Amino acid sequence: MPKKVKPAGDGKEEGPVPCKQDELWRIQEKLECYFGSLVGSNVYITPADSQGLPPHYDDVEVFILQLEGEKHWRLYHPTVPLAREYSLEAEDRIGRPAHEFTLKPGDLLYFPRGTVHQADTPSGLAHSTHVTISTYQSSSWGDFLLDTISGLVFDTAKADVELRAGIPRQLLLQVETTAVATRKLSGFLRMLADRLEGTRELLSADMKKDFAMNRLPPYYVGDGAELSTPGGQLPGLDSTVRLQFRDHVVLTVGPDQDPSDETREKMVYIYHSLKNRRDTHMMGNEETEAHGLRFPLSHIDALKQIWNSSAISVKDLKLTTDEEKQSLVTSWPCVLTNRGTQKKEQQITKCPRR
Ligand SMILES: O=C(O)CCC(=O)C(=O)O
Repeated sequence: MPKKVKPAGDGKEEGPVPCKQDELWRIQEKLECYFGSLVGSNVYITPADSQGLPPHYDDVEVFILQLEGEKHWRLYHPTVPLAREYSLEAEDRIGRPAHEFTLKPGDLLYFPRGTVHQADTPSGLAHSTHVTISTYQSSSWGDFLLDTISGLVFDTAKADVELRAGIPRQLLLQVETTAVATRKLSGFLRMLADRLEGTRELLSADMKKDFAMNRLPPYYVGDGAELSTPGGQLPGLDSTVRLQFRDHVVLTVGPDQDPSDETREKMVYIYHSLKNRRDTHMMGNEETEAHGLRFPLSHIDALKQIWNSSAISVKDLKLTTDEEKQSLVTSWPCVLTNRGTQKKEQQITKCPRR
């Protein structure tokens, strides 16, 4: 997972900032729900009569909120449409600005990924402070295809012996891809495309999980008791349940990640962000934990029922036995709300917070 970090300039800027500001937490969390993609923020403070960064473009969609002072902006047509990387751009390559204006406190500016831009604080004014909110890094169709294809190949190879056949001897030692290999691979890609047309369960290798792991927890005021206080009554067979914080729960299918499962059976994974930490937002490393649950594929219909309905009776879940139904609804108390039996009042089952 790449770090969502914009390079620091010559010391005139600050950033990125862990999401410590309540107001930024509130805005970014809502935007993460809206876009379904991580949303980061950087603060830039630039003295009068100076410029932080030279002309450049970013690999993110950019929202600029001017907080203090004024900032003079020049935007240029992209040299790389929908750029996938941050890059400086030489003055002699960018031409004349397509837009030029000055932002004042309260102004909001949006420009798309790849827009070449530079900004300076005019002389004779106080310093400028703006916050840059950015999103949609590594969220292109190409990224999604890469994320999907490994699961698709893995899955198809289980059913198709041709994909399990060995590659020609010494293929890896060749300097150029042979015509035979190219023909074979393009044939497989066509076959995978046909198979994909009939698939409804898209396998996601990492994108869904990374998003759930690295995003902000739901915004709350106070101690977040509604997310975390243990207690409440677990749902039973006569209960009605509903997903709370649906925007913070992702459901995905993937090969079993349990190393003891050598056959790597497909499993359903539910990941949620209720216990994520706001102070390490998008600064995750290998130790960042995913909070989630793993269910056998036979549970997928019941999980989709819960996902798709505003409330569902446990008895109506599409599972074979009552034990399975009961065990399903009691295994994820953080995200499943027990709405009680018809006579009981709504109760919320809560889970401990770290
Ligand atoms: O203030 C600057 O020098 C540039 C800021 C910038 O590139 C941004 O906010 O995206």
